[in-house]
Amino acid sequence: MKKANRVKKVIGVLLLQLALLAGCGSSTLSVSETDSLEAETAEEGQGIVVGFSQLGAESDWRSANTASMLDAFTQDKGYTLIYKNGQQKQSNQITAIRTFIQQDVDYILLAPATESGWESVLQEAKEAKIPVILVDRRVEVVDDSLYTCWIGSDFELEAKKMAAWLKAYTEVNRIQPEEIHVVNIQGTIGSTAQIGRSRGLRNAALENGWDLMEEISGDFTETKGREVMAALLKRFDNINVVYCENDNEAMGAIDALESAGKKVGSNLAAGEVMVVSFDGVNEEAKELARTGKISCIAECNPLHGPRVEAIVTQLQAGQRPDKYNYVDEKLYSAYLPIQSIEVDGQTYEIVRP
Ligand code: GZL
Repeated sequence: MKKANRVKKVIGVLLLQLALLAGCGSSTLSVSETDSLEAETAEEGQGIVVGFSQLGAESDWRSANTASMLDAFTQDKGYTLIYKNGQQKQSNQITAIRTFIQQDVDYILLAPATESGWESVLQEAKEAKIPVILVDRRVEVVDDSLYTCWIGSDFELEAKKMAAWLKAYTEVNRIQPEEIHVVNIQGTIGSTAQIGRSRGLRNAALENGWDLMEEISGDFTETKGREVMAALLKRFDNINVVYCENDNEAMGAIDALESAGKKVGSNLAAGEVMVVSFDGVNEEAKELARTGKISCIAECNPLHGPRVEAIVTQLQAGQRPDKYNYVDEKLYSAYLPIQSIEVDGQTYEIVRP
């Protein structure tokens, strides 16, 4: 952003925040308050101007990711952060990116809702010479020079770990593969997390001979997870494993299962229905894992803020960060008979939640 524009903008920010502080009496904004501010203003600040397009606020994982990013790009670290919540709509994110380009920000951070449809707006950012850093999910573009780098999880590895845990469970309990009747409550269709987690389960079901009965999107939300689980129980009477692509869906699914009179747990031989999930962010889900209602959670680490800030620091210093930056993640389970699992020659110890 040109210096003069920036000075004008910061003055605008200060006036707006003074008005707000007079109203709300607090000196720091929570993520939700920042949401309401996001349309008009930037976090008050100097120095490096960062435009952050977040996809939405659909889950506890997303809220933790947003908070981590806002905490990383603060005024006292020399940033002006412009945060825009896409409300789950790619069109809103594209509008946000175009606004950042008009504002001539120094960097664009994009957490894309789904993988397709980004070519033209990322081309506009490239022509404006504004580096784009992808956070969490990926974009499907022919020309990968349209973004500087990406940081996030290996979602298919998360699924492979979960499948390895489920396979170990069947072996410990001498359950025949064909006795596993699993449904997948998927995440947002077309998102990198959903693509990787669904592919990992499909491949494992094929390799192990499990009965993968249905895949339906729960959109990473608790409400949809509950609805989808209730609908699946109306269609099938032999579901014994529910694979949820995030914890919010798992919480909704458990609610629906118990409302239908099912016992949720890890004792399939006794007729219990096993629920497994991804994320490991919210306390309620971790408590469910401690009590065994969620048999296994594959961690998906949302705290990308410090890593993204380190990448911006590298770029400011003229250094070239790695194109793809993966975060390390664990498996959580209170099921004691399984201490560790192996995926592609790598051993992963199970962490007790
Ligand atoms: C994964 C992220 C997913 C989480 C969900 O990195 O994209 O989106 O697993 C979130 O909880 O909604």
